Amino acid sequence: MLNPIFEKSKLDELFQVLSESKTILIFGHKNPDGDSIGSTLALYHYLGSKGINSQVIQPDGFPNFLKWMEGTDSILLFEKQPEEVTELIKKADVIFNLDYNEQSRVGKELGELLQQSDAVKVMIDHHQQPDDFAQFTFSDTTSCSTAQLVYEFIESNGDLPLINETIGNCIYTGILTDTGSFRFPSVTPKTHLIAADLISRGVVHSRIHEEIYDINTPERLKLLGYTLNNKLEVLPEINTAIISLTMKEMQDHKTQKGYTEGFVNTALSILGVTTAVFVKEDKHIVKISFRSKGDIPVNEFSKLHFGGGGHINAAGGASKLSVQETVDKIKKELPSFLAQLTK
Ligand SMILES: [Mn+2]
Repeated sequence: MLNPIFEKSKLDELFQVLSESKTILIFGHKNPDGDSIGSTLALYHYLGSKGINSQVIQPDGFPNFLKWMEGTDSILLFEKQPEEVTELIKKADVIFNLDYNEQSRVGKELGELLQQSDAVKVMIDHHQQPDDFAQFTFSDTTSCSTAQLVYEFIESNGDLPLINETIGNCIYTGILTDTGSFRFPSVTPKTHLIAADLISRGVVHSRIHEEIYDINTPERLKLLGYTLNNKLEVLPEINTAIISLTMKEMQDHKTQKGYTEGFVNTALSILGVTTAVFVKEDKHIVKISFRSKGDIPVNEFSKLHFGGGGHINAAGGASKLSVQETVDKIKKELPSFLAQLTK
């Protein structure tokens, strides 16, 4: 079933514009994740297979576990090559905006450059409340990932036969990482049909899972072990688990960037736990990650007490208190917040 957001007449119009364009840029969002890198590269390879040259630009660097994807070498980073990127934006004919729906999501400075550009803008995205800045807006807020939308873009254009292992790897990676390995409610039968089709076109899913997830170092696992052994508090009366780490504890464990990524999900995986919190000391501030299941709006709790926000089941916040004081504040405020939800 074709996704109705990709109307054939719109696609024909867009490809007419592309055929008359010299400089075509494809942007992803700040702090690029698997969907940002996967969807932009998939589109880049697809356009390339149709004889259309383009350039992928990301605001800043992306995690090492995404570097195996074909085409990552050719990505320009605004933080590393600001002049080159600025020049390209000035002469751009078409700018694709993938996996974000307001231009500020690429960062302040780069966002202003995009705003000033009179290139034809195209948005392909799945986030809520899209801004109205693009001549071509392809937004589906029910979709699990932008990578799935890129597949459907190709499908609607009648080009599925052009999907090879290279394009398939990028799409599969975007879907995999944005769905927590096909587990979030946003996954539909269509998502699995797409995964099946990608595998039939050469994607080796087991290798991608290894590349993305089997990236632990002994040091990271030891830090996780320490955290769970010494810093995990389970509050069964409110189905909540809290973990925390101070700067000193992280230094003692030779913690590197990204080591604590996913720790909060481990806390959420405890049987019976529906809210998980990770409190972590950063340079001048204490950062808090919230995760929840079902309709517990952790973004609202974070907004109320920690000036944060995010999604209903995944939110962030910050605190000027110490780590212990922050944990105490959460333990004090969370019970009444959760209690009023059921009323
Ligand atoms: Mn996404």
